[in-house]
Amino acid sequence: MISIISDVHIKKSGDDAYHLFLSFLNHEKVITSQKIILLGDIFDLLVGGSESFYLEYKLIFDRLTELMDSGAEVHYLEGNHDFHIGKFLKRFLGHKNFFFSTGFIKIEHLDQKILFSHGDDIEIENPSYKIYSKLIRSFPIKVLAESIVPFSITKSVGDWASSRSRKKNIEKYNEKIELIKDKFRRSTEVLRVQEDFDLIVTGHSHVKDMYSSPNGYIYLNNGYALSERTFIFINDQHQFINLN
Ligand SMILES: [Mn+2]
Repeated sequence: MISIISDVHIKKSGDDAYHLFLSFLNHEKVITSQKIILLGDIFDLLVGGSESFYLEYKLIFDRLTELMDSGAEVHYLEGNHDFHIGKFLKRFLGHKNFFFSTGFIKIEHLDQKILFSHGDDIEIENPSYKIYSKLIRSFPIKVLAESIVPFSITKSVGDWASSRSRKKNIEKYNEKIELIKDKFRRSTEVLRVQEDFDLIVTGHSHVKDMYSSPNGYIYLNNGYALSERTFIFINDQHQFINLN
C-alpha cells in the first residue's frame, strides 16, 4: 500500500496546511502503508534549511521518524517551492527508510509500474519556467541556500519568492482549469513515449484529475491539498481518500 500527498504548501507551524499534513501522517491508511510518497511542495519555503526550520516543524519530523521506525519507507520528491532542502532533510531525517529525489522515481507495486513526479519536470509548453527552474537550482544558489545564509534570510527570500510565485500562479490559474488539466494530461502522454508506466502520479498543477489514457495508463493528480483535503491511496486499486 502506498499513500501519496503533494502541494500542501505549509507556510508556518500551526497553519491549516500544517494541521492537514499532520492529519495525513496520522491517518490509519497512511500508518499501514509500506510507502509514503511526499510528492513535492509540502513546504512553501523556497530554499535552504537549517536547525530553526527543524525546530519549527519538529512535530512533523518526529512523526515521520516514528513512521519510518515502524518500517515505512518515506520518499521525498522535491517540488518547486521546497527544493534545496535535500541535504537538510537527509541530516534531520537521516534514516535507512528515508529516500530523497530531485526528479521523478519509478516504483514497481503489485505488478504495476508506477511513475511519481512532482510535475514541474515533465510539464510541456512552459519554457520560461524551465529557464527559471534551471537558474534557481544552479550550483552557487544551492551552496548559498544550504550552508551560508542563515534561516531568517533564506526564509524572507523564500517568502518573497513564493509570494511572487503565487502572484504568477494566480495569473496562471486564471487560465481555464480545463486547459491546465489538458496540458498535464498531454505532458504525461509525451513522457509516455520515453518512459514505461501503467500509472503516473503527479502534483504541481493544483488541478485534481484521474484520467485513463487511450494508450493504456492512468494519470492521477491530487490537486491542491488544502482545498481538496484528500490524498491518494494505492493498493490493488487507487483512490482519493478524504482528510478531515
Ligand atoms: Mn509545484
